[in-house]
Amino acid sequence: MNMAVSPVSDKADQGEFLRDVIAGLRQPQKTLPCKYLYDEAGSRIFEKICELEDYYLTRTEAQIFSDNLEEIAASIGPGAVVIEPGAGNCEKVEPLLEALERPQAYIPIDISPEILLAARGRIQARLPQLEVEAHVADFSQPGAWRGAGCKYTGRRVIFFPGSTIGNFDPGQAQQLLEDFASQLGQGDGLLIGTDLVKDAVVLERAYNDSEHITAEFNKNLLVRINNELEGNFDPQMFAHRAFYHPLRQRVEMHLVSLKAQRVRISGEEFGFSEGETIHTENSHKYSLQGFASMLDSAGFKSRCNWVDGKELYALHYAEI
Ligand code: AVJ
Repeated sequence: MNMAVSPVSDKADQGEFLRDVIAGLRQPQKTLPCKYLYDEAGSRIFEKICELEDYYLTRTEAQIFSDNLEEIAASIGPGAVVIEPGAGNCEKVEPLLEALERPQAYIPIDISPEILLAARGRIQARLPQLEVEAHVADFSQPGAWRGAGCKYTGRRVIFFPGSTIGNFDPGQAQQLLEDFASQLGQGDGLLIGTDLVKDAVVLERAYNDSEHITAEFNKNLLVRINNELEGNFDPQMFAHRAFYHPLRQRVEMHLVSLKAQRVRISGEEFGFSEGETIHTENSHKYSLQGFASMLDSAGFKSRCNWVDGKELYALHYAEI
């Protein structure tokens, strides 16, 4: 097996983090980019969320996969080159790679080289025939992984599970799909998971879990700012709030200031009134039709979709 990790420096990242935090907190509706929720601690807390009874997304997607694995593999066909932007620990792809007929290569892309390297041993042990070419890159930057896996000849299939697309605003999501399309050729595919629009009660329970793990996940962003950007947030003085916004078809996650307070970050001071919020994440929900039309505008042809029995979650396969 061959594995090329093209390292990128993360020295510049600290500067970018500070700039994004300052710019976000200067806005009338204070906002922090959700990508900063996923540092090492945040990713660990997110893994705990995925195991919660209330958080149905991960479990349901895995169920849809195991219930339809043969059909999914048949739709993709033999000799595929599977590309996974934001692969993380590369665990979701394993059943797919095992079910596919003679997959040619697996190309995980992630910002964390440590996570990619850790995943290598596991995939190597399970699928010794498969070529693995890992890339360290931020997939949300257009063209960041252009040319990845270009030496392989098989049908390229971008694998984008987990409702990650839901983190992007519809305009950005559309752009991301267009960016995916631009890196594919005739007959190549996209296998993507989206959370379905549904009853607000079910959605709000998933993002306000009874064990308060989502609250910990949200507040970890303040802890991270304290640690990395010389901040002095008191995380106890902020409350986690998540609610479904039916018109925008998204769950919004906020941190609510529990009192009037001032916070310093790397020397700059920010004032919060009581009840003022920092908007930390959006999780967009799609109807089957809504997402199909988005795929369509990005230049994809919808081929198949699979939904669980409770119609909570959908997996789409589309081709160029
Ligand atoms: C990783 C974006 C799919 O939106 O459901 C879970 C993130 N935030 N609980 C989601 C998340 C709070 C999750 N995604």
